[in-house]
Amino acid sequence: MNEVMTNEVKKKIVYSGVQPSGNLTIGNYLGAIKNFSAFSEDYECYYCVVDLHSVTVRQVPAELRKRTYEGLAVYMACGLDPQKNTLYVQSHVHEHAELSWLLGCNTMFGELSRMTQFKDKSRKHAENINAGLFTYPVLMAADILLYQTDIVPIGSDQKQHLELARDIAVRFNTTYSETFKVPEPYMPKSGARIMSLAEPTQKMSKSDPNANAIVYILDKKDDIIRKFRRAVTDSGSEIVMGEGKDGINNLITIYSVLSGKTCEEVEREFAGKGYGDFKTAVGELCADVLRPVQEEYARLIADKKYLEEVMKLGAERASYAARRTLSKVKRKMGFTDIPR
Ligand code: ATP
Ligand code: LTN
Repeated sequence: MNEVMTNEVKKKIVYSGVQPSGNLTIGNYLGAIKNFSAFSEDYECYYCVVDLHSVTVRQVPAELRKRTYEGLAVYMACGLDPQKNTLYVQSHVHEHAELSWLLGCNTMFGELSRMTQFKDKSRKHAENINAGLFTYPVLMAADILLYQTDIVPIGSDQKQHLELARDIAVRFNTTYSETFKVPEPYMPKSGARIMSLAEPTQKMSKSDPNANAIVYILDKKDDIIRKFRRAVTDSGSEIVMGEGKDGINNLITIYSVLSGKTCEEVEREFAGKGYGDFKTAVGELCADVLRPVQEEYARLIADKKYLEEVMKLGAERASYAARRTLSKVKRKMGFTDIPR
């Protein structure tokens, strides 16, 4: 039956993922998770806790297990309804790993060698430059392509990986005939790259060992304010954006995204005020915005049974969609079915 006959218009697909590699930061929140719920009504959304990705860096098993539950609870606390969105854990859907192998055989060594995240992480984890760290973007492409995704909301650090996923899709479609939808990135106009509070030329990253560089979504109000008050800024005093003023640019951006005001409006609001007042104001606003998320999180994380129901439902829904694409891919590549 075609779409007109069933009177059912197929919704476009949105897909994204966050690693349970540490406590989630306001970078993860403002750059990615906060934007996820806006798609829930009009799109079919899949949001994944990408645990397979996180083991590219050594994890403590008990912590990984705990953070996987926490990741799911944070998704819901940020407004994602598990009935309207498919919320699931990557390792529960084995098709991700299987498609990743198949796509890896259609991805070039040279392409992976150019990935800046691989270069950065190899520098940071020089003692553990494993093969998974190198092929990480292939698994990410598998995540996205399995669901015939149209749109991928991400922070700007993931743009290069998304471009590679598109290249892999196009190459596969050209070699084996039309199989995958070619996805588009969605990056917020503001907040796509929140910087470290200690080193504002660097991205705020949840695996940064310096806790003062990072504001966590679940940080207490006092800690949030203290971290913003200690944020590194230049020697100037005016609250205006400008070249070389990475610290103040970052704070203005954060205030702007949290308040929904433009950066110019923020500059006007704080005209005549100093850095100290502004830092306190950013901290207070951030704590206020995060309070309802934290309250909802506390309720959810105490209910393990409910989180497990969500995990189960999500895995079932995701597996159903993933199975369809994987069997199509295997057929096209020439794999045989088990004879019946
Ligand atoms: P890690 O430090 O373990 O590499 P991460 O903090 O970079 O982790 P991911 O789980 O890899 O976080 O990213 C989840 C999502 O959050 C991605 O879409 C990513 O682009 C986005 N994101 C991460 N950090 C920032 C940031 N500082 N600013 C904006 N978006 C971000
Ligand atoms: N690589 C991403 C996390 C990620 C992802 C995805 C994001 C894994 N699979 C699929 C979007 C779509 C990161 O943020 N480091």
